[in-house]
This record gives sequence, structure tokens and C-alpha cells, in this order.
Amino acid sequence: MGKLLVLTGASGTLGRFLAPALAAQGYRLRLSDIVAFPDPLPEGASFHPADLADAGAVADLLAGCDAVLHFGGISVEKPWAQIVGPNLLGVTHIFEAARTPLPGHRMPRVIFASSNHTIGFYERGTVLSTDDPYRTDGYYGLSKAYGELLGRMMFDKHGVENVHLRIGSALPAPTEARHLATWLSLADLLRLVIAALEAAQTGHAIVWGVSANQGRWWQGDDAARIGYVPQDDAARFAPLPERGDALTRQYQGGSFAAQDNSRAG
Ligand code: 15L
Repeated sequence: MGKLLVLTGASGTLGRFLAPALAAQGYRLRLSDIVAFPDPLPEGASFHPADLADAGAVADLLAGCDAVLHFGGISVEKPWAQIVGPNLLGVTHIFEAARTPLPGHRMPRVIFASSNHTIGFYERGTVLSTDDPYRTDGYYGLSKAYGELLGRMMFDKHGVENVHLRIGSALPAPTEARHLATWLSLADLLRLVIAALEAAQTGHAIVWGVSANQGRWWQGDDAARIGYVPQDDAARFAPLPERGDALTRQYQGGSFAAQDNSRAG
């Protein structure tokens, strides 16, 4: 029988891609979101509505699972008050539930959809590894950096295995010049998720969620350790138009760095 996975954020864009794709690979899925799943349920999947800010609901959701793909929460820049519940409490509740499994069960592996907005304030063209210091471009990126740091602590202190996917721009196709560096094809996203699920051991790992783009800015990470080998390259869509104002074009995080930026002017 296939592994039992919990997928949070199942009703979001990436969740709706991953749910049928993972079901087709033979995984059993417990899908969750705060809003209804809008598509027909894939074979072997069930849907459980849950608010990530509710610790008890998250604990019930994870009971007995083999791994959790945590794609839930707010996925764009928002004021602090809107980020704190879904993102900060949410990822904390996921890890707290993972470290206290049901009797007779192992701790599930946590695979966290992190983001390039953890480093969004580096200038474009700067080559980065996952060891470079965080430069988040807002509260959303800060919540992702918190999730990565929480994963470090949860492995060191409690042995919860975890993989953080520092996703660039996960889209069917790149649409603007920035994506020549940041694009993650959906086929590579699926390869990345399966590598994170199937690696024999992960400890605490951080992997850039990016395709094999000739123009990528992101290099050193734990991809080889988990066996992720991307196959797509945004260069075949070049040239693509530049978008946005000067600040948007200056930073790796693009419009997130420019949003609500009081130094602009
Ligand atoms: C993200 O983290 C967002 O969730 C997504 O909507 C895109 O904006 C992406 O980053 C990106 O940077 O392109």
C-alpha cells in the first residue's frame, strides 16, 4: 500500500496540481484546506477541512500519516496580522503534531513549501547557496524563514525529518524575464516532492525549488542528498519581457520586495 500523505493547501494552485499527480503515483492522500477542494477527489484521496491556526485540528489531521506536504497558509505578501495565524501558527502546529505521533506510529517526515522570498532582498544576479543569510522581503518571506529554522530545531531536538523546498516561481510556463532564473516547472515540482518523500534519510534539508535553468541564481543546497535532479530549463522560452518598476527589477523577490517599501521614492 502506498504511503499515506497529508497535503495542506490542497485547494491552492500547487495543491490542485499535486493531488492528482501524487494519487496517480500510488500515494494515499489526506487533503486539507480551509476552503473546499474544488475538483473531483482523486482516487484514494479524502478531504478534511481544517484551520491551520487550530492546533487540535492539525493534530487530528496528521494522525497516523507517513509524511506531510505542508503547502497551506498565505502564499503572498500580507500584513503581519494576516500572516501570523495561517503561516506562523500553522507551521508550528504541523511540526508539533509531527513530533508527537500516535502510539505505534513513526514521526511523519515534514516537507515544507518554503519560498525564494526568504532571500528576496538579494540583488538579482547574486549567486546564492542555502547557507547564505536570510534577507526576507516581507512578512510572508519571514514566515517561511521561520518554518525553515523551526525545521532545523525540530530535527536537532526531536528527530523530525524535514525537507524545505525553497520554491522560485512554480508555473506551467515562465512569463517574464525574472522567471528565466526562478522558474520551477510543474514536472520538476513533482520530481522534487517525490525525491523529498522517497529519500532514505533527509535529516534537515533545504533544496532550491527551481528547474535546471541556465539563468538560475541559486546553486548550493541539499538536492543531491535527496536525489532531486531537475530536467526543465526556462531558457527555451527566452526572450521574455521585463515587468514591474525599478525596485521590482532590482531584487530577486521582485514585486514582493517592492510592495509597501517605504524606502522607495
Ligand atoms: C511565492 O512564494 C508565491 O507564493 C508565488 O505566488 C510567486 O509569487 C512566487 O513566490 C515568485 O516569487 O514568483
